[in-house]
Amino acid sequence: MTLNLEILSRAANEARGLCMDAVQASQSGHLGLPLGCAEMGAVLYGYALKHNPEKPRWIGRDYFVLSAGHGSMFLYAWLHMSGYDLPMEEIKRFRQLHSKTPGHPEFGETPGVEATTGPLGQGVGNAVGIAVAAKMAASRFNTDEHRIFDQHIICLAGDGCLQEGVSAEACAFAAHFGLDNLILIYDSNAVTLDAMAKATQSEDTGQRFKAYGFDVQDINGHDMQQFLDALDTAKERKSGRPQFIIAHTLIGKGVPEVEGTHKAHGEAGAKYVDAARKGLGLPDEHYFVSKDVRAYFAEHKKKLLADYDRWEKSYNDWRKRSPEQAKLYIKDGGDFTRDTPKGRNIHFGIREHGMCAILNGISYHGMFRASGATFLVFTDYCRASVRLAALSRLPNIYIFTHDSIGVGEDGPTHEPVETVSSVRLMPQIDVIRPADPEETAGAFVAALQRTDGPTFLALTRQVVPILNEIDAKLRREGVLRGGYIAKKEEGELNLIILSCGSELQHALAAAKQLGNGVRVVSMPCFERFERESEEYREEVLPKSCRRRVAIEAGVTKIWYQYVGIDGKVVGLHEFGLSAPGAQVMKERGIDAEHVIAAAKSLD
Ligand SMILES: Cc1ncc(C[n+]2csc(CCOP(=O)(O)OP(=O)(O)O)c2C)c(N)n1
Repeated sequence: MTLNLEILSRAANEARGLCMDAVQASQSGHLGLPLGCAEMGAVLYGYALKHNPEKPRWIGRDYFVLSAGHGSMFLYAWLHMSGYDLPMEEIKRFRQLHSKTPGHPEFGETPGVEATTGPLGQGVGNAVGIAVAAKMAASRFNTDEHRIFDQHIICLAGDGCLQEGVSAEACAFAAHFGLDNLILIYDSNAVTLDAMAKATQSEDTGQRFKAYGFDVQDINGHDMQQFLDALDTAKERKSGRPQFIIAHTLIGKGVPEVEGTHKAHGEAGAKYVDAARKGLGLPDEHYFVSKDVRAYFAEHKKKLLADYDRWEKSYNDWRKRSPEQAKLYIKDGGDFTRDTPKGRNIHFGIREHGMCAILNGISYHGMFRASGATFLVFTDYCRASVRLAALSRLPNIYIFTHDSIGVGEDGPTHEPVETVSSVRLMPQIDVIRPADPEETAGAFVAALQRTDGPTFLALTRQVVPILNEIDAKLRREGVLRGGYIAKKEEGELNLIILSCGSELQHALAAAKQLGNGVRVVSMPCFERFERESEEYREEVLPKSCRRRVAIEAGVTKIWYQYVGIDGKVVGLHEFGLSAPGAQVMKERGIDAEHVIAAAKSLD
């Protein structure tokens, strides 16, 4: 295909101008990538991408993920040019309070932003996840007659993204599962942050990706025709391999004082932009987009909308002809493999971080619910992705097991102590630690019901009693409210014992021995409890009763919000031990006796 090189070159320079103006105005942000990748942006948004600026979440679009999120102005400039609902006023408010142009791209804040990126490497994992979901969708719903899902996932990543381990995990996965709908563009500009890249890397990145099982091309990222040809080759290849395009670029291109050097990475080039704008042939007027470029993009948008209309017709036709398929989203399970991409059980290997970035991608795609499982202690390996799921309000479900020192023989490396509490500290994520199978059933219902953020299930590995002394319905439904009265006091209330998970049994046992007047509150999910009405919370934890003890096999501090300064918490102040789990619990004082002693010490 031939490109209108003249107009796209002008568009590239005008996009450079927008980035310079916005970074100069906010006196912060990154010029390097937006300037270095401007020609590729022009080809993608001015020609190659299948998308609909009027319907950014159209499920049949190509997805473009900017993994190098520090270059956010790249995305904003091109979304603006393309006719998304991102007016120039928003470009002018780059990085300002409540603008649609935050410092790093945020999912849900800006139309056309596919993923929250900024922590380097995450976007690569997200793109792999989107590619998984797109493969699943295509194999489940396409018919010989109708290719409803026929799209590519295009990700732009820099040296930093590829240095981070998460991208290695995700890319090895992508190649193993034959995600040939994935095109990863490597902005190879020889600079990382405050140094030349060679100061920290000497790998042959192309060979590395070949070794994973990618097809690799090497191009000049400023040659628009070469870039388009590489994209076309990547799309047309039916090799069953994901595609890697190494695009050599000059970081900060257009600002001679900094281009090609590490000074181009951040906002340092901003002080030279007046001269640079002249050098690029831009007028004095800031935030300038010429009439010709506007007209080109308006015309291009018409074509995109016409393509979309054709897709919609085909989609409606598919719905009529395949009503069962259209209704029944997921009929059967099976494993997701390169030969059976409709399978829904994904084997991630030993790649927690990659798994969680991929889960985010599946959720960003917008069609499937994603859940992932591992040992709870390895939350630390994937926390960055879990945090982004919370920030982006993705409805992921984490099924993380082996939740305490009860793990036992594997020892302290495998025994979470601070992990559950640390996730509770994270905003917008529900942490549920159920006590027995009935509460666990309730926890799964809670996780499925929640669609405005992730749910983290902290599940016990060791054998726990089934707590039939609490009504089964109460156990299930109590979880949905986060906390509930598991055992009501007899007579006047004089002590509340709070607990959750595998320690609820000890709270109940202690209450029996402590006699009348003792209430046991099961608190499997603090966040759900906090969303309950004040009346309900007061009913469960009346302020009038300040004699309170909590027990959990974990660090104690977070429980003081419920027991208060007068209360006591039986928990852990040190790591676990390697020994049979029951002995570790005893040794660390997690039992009914310690609850009783704590209660007596309140007198
Ligand atoms: C996980 C993570 N670590 C550190 C940073 C801070 N940071 C932002 S950009 C950057 C340099 C990245 O280098 P490169 O990808 O080559 O970007 P370029 O210099 O080409 O803009 C760093 C370290 C980050 N955003 N994420």
